[in-house]
Amino acid sequence: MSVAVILQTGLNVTAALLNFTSSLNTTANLPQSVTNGASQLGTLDAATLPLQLSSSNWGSRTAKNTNPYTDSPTTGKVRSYDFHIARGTIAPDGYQKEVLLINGQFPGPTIEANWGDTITVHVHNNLIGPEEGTALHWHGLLQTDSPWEDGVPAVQQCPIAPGKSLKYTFKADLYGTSWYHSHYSAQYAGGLFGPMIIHGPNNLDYDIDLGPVLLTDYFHKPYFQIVEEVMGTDLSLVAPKSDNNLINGKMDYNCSLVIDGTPCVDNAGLAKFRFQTGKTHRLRLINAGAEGIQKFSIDGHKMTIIANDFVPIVPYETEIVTLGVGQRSDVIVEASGDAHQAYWMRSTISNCSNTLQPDAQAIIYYPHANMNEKPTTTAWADDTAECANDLLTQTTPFYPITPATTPATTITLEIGTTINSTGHFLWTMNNSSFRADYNSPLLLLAKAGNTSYPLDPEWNVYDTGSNSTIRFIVSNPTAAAHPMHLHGHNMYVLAEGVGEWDGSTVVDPGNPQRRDVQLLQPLGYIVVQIDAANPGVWPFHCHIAWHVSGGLYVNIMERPDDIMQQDIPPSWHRTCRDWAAYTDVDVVDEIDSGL
Ligand SMILES: *[C@@H]1O[C@H](CO)[C@@H](O)[C@H](O)[C@H]1NC(C)=O
Ligand SMILES: *[C@@H]1O[C@H](CO)[C@@H](O)[C@H](O)[C@H]1NC(C)=O
Ligand SMILES: *[C@@H]1O[C@H](CO)[C@@H](O)[C@H](O)[C@H]1NC(C)=O
Ligand SMILES: *[C@@H]1O[C@H](CO)[C@@H](O)[C@H](O)[C@H]1NC(C)=O
Ligand SMILES: *[C@@H]1O[C@H](CO)[C@@H](O)[C@H](O)[C@H]1NC(C)=O
Ligand SMILES: *[C@@H]1O[C@H](CO)[C@@H](O)[C@H](O)[C@H]1NC(C)=O
Ligand SMILES: *[C@@H]1O[C@H](CO)[C@@H](O)[C@H](O)[C@H]1NC(C)=O
Ligand SMILES: *[C@@H]1O[C@H](CO)[C@@H](O)[C@H](O)[C@H]1NC(C)=O
Ligand SMILES: *[C@@H]1O[C@H](CO)[C@@H](O)[C@H](O)[C@H]1NC(C)=O
Ligand SMILES: [Cu+2]
Repeated sequence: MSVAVILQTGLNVTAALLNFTSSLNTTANLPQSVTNGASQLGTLDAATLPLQLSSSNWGSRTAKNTNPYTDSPTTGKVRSYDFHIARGTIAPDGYQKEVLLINGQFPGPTIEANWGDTITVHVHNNLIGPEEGTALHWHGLLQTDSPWEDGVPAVQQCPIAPGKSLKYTFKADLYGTSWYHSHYSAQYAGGLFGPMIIHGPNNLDYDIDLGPVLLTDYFHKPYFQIVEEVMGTDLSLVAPKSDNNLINGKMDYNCSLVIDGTPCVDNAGLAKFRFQTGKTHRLRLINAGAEGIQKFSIDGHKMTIIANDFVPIVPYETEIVTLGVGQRSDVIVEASGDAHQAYWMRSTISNCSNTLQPDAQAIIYYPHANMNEKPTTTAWADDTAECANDLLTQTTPFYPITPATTPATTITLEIGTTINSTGHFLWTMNNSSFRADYNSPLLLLAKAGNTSYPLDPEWNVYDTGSNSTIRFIVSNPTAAAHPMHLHGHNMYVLAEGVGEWDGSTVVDPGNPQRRDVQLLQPLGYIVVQIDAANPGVWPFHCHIAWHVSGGLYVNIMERPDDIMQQDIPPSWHRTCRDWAAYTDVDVVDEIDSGL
């Protein structure tokens, strides 16, 4: 089935599904076009990745000799992408549903560049029936000197209006594994995300790059309906359970559980990978889900973690990798198994999260494995903490940096929940639930010299002025874990735990872990710190889609005087004019915080 057909109507997918169900062939899987549209991810046809792309390089820089924050290369090489965002109907796990697709693909296309390249992405918003604005965020990149490119509507840009487009241009300033996603409401939980791979120097050699391995909890209801429920007055609906768990957008589902007649096929088909006996394989694990903490493993194989988020670390071996939403780990796996066997790859949503079906499975085939049989291997026993990342003492950056012992300023924040006067459930930071104004992006106001919003306390802006180092002490008296994400920075993670921080202990003061998302445990705390040398307005929020919708979000206004010296491209102002014209006529149904 062609991409155009999938984009235009779901009818053909329905026909294919019903046809398939009636064929009574219980061993075949659904065609890839029906499960994932135009994406090849998860199939044996998915390309392995090169060590680096041709025609640009990062010179003599290594993971050991180069401070990536001060000495990243600028290659001048431009990697260009065109993204068309539209609705489509597919059945990733056999359950037919409408999703948001990029170029007809679920998951979205893989962005690839070398360290120091320039990436351009021309985003076309073709969302109709109903219309929605959109905006894409490039997770984990620093956007130094280009904060407007960070892609958060109401913060660094106006949303791209339906029928309009916007071309993002930004530098691949860090290297490793990441992803991009819509930051407009919870659109990414409806399908708007994809992998982003930046090739750079290795801290551990390997033979084969198997590419992205996306781990995503999966909800059968449309994202908009879930957000309505999460933001509603019925407290039984504010913590929705995912229906399934996918690896590279694929998994089977037990269709007997479908009671409303939605077309569904049991054996949609699992993601498949190949191992070459004796070789070492790099897997790029990405939790691109909405809520669930993932526990990733491969039966019979240990993994060596070489990077967390965009930060190479001193390699260490593990059986289970824990990833909160937004987090990534690069792992090297030696194919030391039986050349005639297939092995289960698994990702299990932790008991710290909410799901009806926690187990994602994929198959790894050795060269002489029988492709018609499922693996018979057994899972590693899991004794990892349900709600926490690995201990800070285990994760040591490969390029050491010692943060300031006394920060110039400290921001103390407490997470909470509240019921507002109309009975709606909200998340708060220091008693304030964030709510965006899509028509007044904070960065554009700051550029015009306006950094005070007495009438809009819900914008949750913390102006840190010209402070050179900022420490955040975040406490979480709630029963949920929160993967806390800061834009524009890698955070030094000085401490984390349950209870209250003792006010002084820093776990690894000489070279603490750095990353862009850190799990904050239930009834716990995190202490993180940044070097504030990146002028911009940077979101600091929980990455659980339903929590940021509920307002668990603040803005850090970093060096506003320097923002005024920056030149924001005319297309950003045009996007605001287009959005203003659109919202003059159509009322935007902003049912959540907006982000
Ligand atoms: C239904 O199945 C038949 C026989 O396998 C095939 O020829 C036909 O193209 C299928 N129709 C659709 C809509 O997939
Ligand atoms: C069922 O599907 C499998 C896999 O595609 C195929 O090998 C087999 O021939 C099919 N059987 C029938 C009866 O169509
Ligand atoms: C599928 O779900 C039905 C209904 O709950 C249940 O009876 C059946 O055992 C399930 N099948 C499998 C293979 O889990
Ligand atoms: C999670 O909870 C389920 C059900 O209570 C239990 O069977 C399972 O062992 C738990 N998993 C872990 C890792 O504790
Ligand atoms: C948040 O609230 C706490 C407790 O009232 C207070 O100590 C802290 O200063 C507040 N944080 C900010 C950034 O205002
Ligand atoms: C309470 O929150 C909901 C959801 O954000 C919002 O629609 C409603 O306007 C709020 N009520 C008041 C009185 O602000
Ligand atoms: C939030 O408001 C409550 C009630 O006014 C107050 O007791 C509490 O200290 C506030 N919390 C913070 C973190 O400011
Ligand atoms: C700053 O922007 C806000 C929001 O648009 C507006 O209400 C306020 O009047 C502006 N302040 C100044 C001094 O222009
Ligand atoms: C440092 O940040 C604090 C807020 O955390 C702010 O009140 C203060 O003015 C800032 N100092 C400078 C020099 O900008
Ligand atoms: Cu949260």
